[in-house]
Amino acid sequence: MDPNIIAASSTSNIQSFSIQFHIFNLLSLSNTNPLYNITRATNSENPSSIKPFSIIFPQKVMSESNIIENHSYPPIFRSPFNDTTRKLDLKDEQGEGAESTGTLDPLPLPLPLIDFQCLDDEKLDTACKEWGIFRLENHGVPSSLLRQLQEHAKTLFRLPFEAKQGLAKRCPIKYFWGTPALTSSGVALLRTSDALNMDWVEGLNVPVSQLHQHLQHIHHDPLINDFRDLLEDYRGHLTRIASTLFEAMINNLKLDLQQVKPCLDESTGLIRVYRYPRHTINEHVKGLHEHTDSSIISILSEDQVGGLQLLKDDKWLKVEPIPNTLVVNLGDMMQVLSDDEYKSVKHKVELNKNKERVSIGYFVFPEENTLINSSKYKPFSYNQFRAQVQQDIKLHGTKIGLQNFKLPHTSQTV
Ligand SMILES: O=C(O)CCC(=O)C(=O)O
Repeated sequence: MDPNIIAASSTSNIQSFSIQFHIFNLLSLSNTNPLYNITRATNSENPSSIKPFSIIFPQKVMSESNIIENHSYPPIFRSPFNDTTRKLDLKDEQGEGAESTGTLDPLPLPLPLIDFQCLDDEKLDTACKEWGIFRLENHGVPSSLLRQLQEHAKTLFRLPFEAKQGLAKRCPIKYFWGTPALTSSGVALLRTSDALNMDWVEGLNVPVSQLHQHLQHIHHDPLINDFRDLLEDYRGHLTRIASTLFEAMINNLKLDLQQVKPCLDESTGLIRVYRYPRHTINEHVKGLHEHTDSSIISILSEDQVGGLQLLKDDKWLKVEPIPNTLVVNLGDMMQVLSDDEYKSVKHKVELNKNKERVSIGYFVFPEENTLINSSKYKPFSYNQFRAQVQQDIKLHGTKIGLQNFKLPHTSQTV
């Protein structure tokens, strides 16, 4: 048996210790902080009095803080599995050359920088045409709010895995892992159960319209309540930023704002809070695989770890985190609206070997039933597009996206 796998049954030849805690404490989000319960239980002087759950880890790989962190991950992401020894196994399975087949570490890249306070239409237009992504400064979101969101997100993610799964029944903040592809009711469309091919990400999915509706409903966990208040505050800034940028883009594209207004429907807004585990079992494992967003506009805030990469001129480029800036990218719906003048940029997330990473994305879409007209695509509504994406993921394990809607005479993608 691989000694790095959870719940080793023999302790004779490895230094080990037993963590015992009451599973029901872990599952409870109600009056106590489950994080405290784990710490208390692992420090208990008489652990044998606390039953019935017992896990044994090799001591060499698991410090106490690792254990707390470890229990917060979905089982498949946990450290004993996510270990360098596994890398050697993979090398054996795939042959000596396996490690060298990955892409070279790309160079950091200065994204186009857009000053939100003094919006330069021409600069914005060029960034949308040539990049489909840009960095936003002077956006008006207080740095204290960005910091608090990060801190709260980290605390929430450190809750035990089972407690996060339990969130679904209690509030509009829903937990997912292994894929960011969710149905509209928040169910994950996990395209594989193979650890190597899934997305190594956990997330909290927050439809902003529900956040608003549920604001009056007091959740009994202060951690959730505080986080929801912060998200509500952040939502106000995100909708302000998205609508200003959208208007400037529509103006640049010389489209009729009144006509295309339903293409940015605030009530469709989604906030996704992500955590990517540190380390990887090998370089082929991704935080998020290459994809485009289905949105009109996506807005990202992130901690200082980094991992986002984008595809430009067939090269993967690294986006370096810069404090107090936001990263804005265009999604598929904006590409259609612009008749392919603007780009829905391909991007992915690489894992960091030493640090976990937290990022917060905001995605806004067209009103669900509004037809989007373009000279390059068949008219379709966002509802139809989303249904097609979900069907493709179920059937083919991947999003095909805009190709499905392209008119035959314009089959060349941008
Ligand atoms: O976490 C990130 O940096 C990017 C997230 C992302 O690509 C997405 O949600 O589409």
